[in-house]
Amino acid sequence: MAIVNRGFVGRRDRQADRLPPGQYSTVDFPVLSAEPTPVLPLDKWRLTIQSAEHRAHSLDWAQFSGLPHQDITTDIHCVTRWSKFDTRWRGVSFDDLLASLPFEPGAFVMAHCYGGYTTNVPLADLVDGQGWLADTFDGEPLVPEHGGPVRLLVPHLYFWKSAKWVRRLRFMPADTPGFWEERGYHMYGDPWREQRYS
Ligand SMILES: Nc1nc2c(c(=O)[nH]1)N[C@H]1C(S)=C(S)[C@@H](COP(=O)(O)O)O[C@H]1N2
Ligand SMILES: [Mo]
Repeated sequence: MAIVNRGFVGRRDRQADRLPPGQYSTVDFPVLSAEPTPVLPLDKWRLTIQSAEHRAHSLDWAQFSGLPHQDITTDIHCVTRWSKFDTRWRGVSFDDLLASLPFEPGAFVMAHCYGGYTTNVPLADLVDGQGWLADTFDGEPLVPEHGGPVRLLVPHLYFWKSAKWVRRLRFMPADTPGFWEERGYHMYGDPWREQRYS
């Protein structure tokens, strides 16, 4: 894994600006999973997007790979207090994903994962270049431990919102708690406001 040399002069100040309250910066990439890592062969992989009216739109791997992809460099922040600066991803933005949909999205999204994990995110936090479905990390296909083949990437919220092994995105008219949110994590999870637990 490449480590970006940020230079020494001014490094501490820049990092302090970028570190949300109560976080420390790390260079390694911890793995945090509530469930065993699923085995997902690409020829079996599907992503289904489900409207609030229960219409469904499914993509196989070739269709997903055919959507426009963007490079993203971003800081990520886990509620267990590690932050990692300048992580490099590639993936499909929600803006491009929504443009390909045959129905209107709903106001909230529940991400459902292979393995059963779920997490809720407002649609407003996924559009306008704020959310992606990432399939590449550091120039390599996203490894299973970190959510490959495809995970959610919503870097401005605590990283539990960035669901690994995404299988289904379900639009909902109202905000509904996911796996950790039902267990006391904050419904929204803004690291800058330290919205860890509710
Ligand atoms: N499917 C699934 N996605 C998940 C999790 C999980 O347990 N299962 N954990 C979340 C949490 S709490 C964090 S901090 C990040 C960890 O991602 P990483 O293992 O790639 O560091 O994934 C999030 N996405
Ligand atoms: Mo986390």
